[in-house]
Amino acid sequence: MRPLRLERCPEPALFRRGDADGSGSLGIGDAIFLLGYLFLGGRAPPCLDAADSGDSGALDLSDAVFVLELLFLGGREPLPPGPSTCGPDPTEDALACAEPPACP
Ligand SMILES: [Ca+2]
Ligand SMILES: [Ca+2]
Repeated sequence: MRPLRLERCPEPALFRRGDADGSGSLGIGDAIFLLGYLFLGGRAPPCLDAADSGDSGALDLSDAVFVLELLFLGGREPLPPGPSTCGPDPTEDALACAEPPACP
């Protein structure tokens, strides 16, 4: 009988929801950064999962609107892991998190 090999699962990337520019916090700069990427050919977010504020599995205008609503209207409930806490993506999708921001 062959010995059972235990493979290590890759660690999930940790990020703050909405932190599109990877600065470590949520601000208006994240909405601007995301709009620049989507419509002006700007730099891609270092962690696409973090930029997906609405956790839809795709990046679009609604993710920038979500950040602005969170900042200025306070009407929306941030989706896990939230903008101030680092955590893994609770919903699987095709978005990558190539450069997870520094998380304590
Ligand atoms: Ca940010
Ligand atoms: Ca997701």
